[in-house]
Amino acid sequence: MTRLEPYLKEIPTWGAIPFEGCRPLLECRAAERLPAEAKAVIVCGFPYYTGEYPGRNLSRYAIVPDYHKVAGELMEQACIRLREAFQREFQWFADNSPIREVDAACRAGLGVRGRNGLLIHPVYGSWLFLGAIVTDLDMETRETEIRSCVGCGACQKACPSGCIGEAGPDPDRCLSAITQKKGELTPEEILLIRKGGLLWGCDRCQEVCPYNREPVLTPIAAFRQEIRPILRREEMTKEIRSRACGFRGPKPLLRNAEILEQSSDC
Ligand code: B12
Ligand code: SF4
Ligand code: SF4
Repeated sequence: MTRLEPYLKEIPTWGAIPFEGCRPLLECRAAERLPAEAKAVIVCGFPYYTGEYPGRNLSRYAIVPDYHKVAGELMEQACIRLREAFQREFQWFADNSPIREVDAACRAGLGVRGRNGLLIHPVYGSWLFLGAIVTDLDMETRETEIRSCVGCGACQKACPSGCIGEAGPDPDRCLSAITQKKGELTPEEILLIRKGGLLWGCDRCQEVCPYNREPVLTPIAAFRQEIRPILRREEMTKEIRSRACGFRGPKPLLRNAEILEQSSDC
């Protein structure tokens, strides 16, 4: 492991596991980029907590510059150094990834798996993004058993849609997914958006989690720049280009804004 350290200095937290244990892979087009003889996965964590912003109308992960770009840039730089040093393939993935990132991070020893389905790091809590560098280098890996959180149940009680079971959240009922949906929403979904009060995403299961009681600020400078806790209608189309809430275009955000405005009218 130590021989990789000089090339991964910019990655705040990481661990390496065998690629084989990452199966079954998630279906996605990015899987085409996997090295044909993949042997190991370097799982990377990117903390993003930047402070409290009362009155924000976006979930925390969307108030910072788009993590796909920020984490992508850090992993790309690491890959360039690693390719040069080892003359092997190194491919990075973030979110749009064949790797089930939470499972991989738990197995790489980055933290525990919360009942809310998220990776909880001992220092940064669950406020960190994940990414993976997959390589065909025959390298040292270290795998740990997946450990669970203390199971206090606070996330289940606080979840606006009541979608968290013992195995984790039901992705179809999660409010975060509902805010991202295209087109018309059902009356129940509209009520949920009003209950959550955000234009995009949901943080309730993280805010109540005891592991997040004393959040530590991100060491990543790019996340501390251009923080936008409030997204206004008139700036949406331009602003979302550099945010994680932009990949569906402005329509779902505009619809959600209308839903929230209507609730404040009544
Ligand atoms: C699709 C996806 C979503 C979907 C579905 C989430 C889900 N749990 O499946 C939606 C849009 C809902 C979502 C929301 C969020 N996401 Co997301 N998401 C992903 C993505 C791209 C794939 C996840 C996946 O499909 N995993 C495979 C499934 C099988 O594993 P699983 O999610 O652990 O599923 C378990 C449970 O959900 C449960 N389950 C599954 N189906 C059902 C059905 C029922 C009925 C029940 C009861 C349970 C249940 O059992 C499964 C096995 O244990 C990952 C990136 C990646 N490549 O991994 C990011 C990722 C997990 N998301 C992330 C984030 C930040 C979020 C949000 C916090 C964003 C926000 N603030 O709104 C929320 C949190 C919601 C939550 N509590 O999980 C981060 C998590 C970082 C961390 N610290 O763990 C990731 C890793 C992205 C990243 N690169 O950083 N996400
Ligand atoms: S993100 Fe919100 S809706 Fe989804 S599981 Fe967490 S609290 Fe529930
Ligand atoms: S709130 Fe409690 S049960 Fe939920 S993830 Fe945190 S420690 Fe686990």
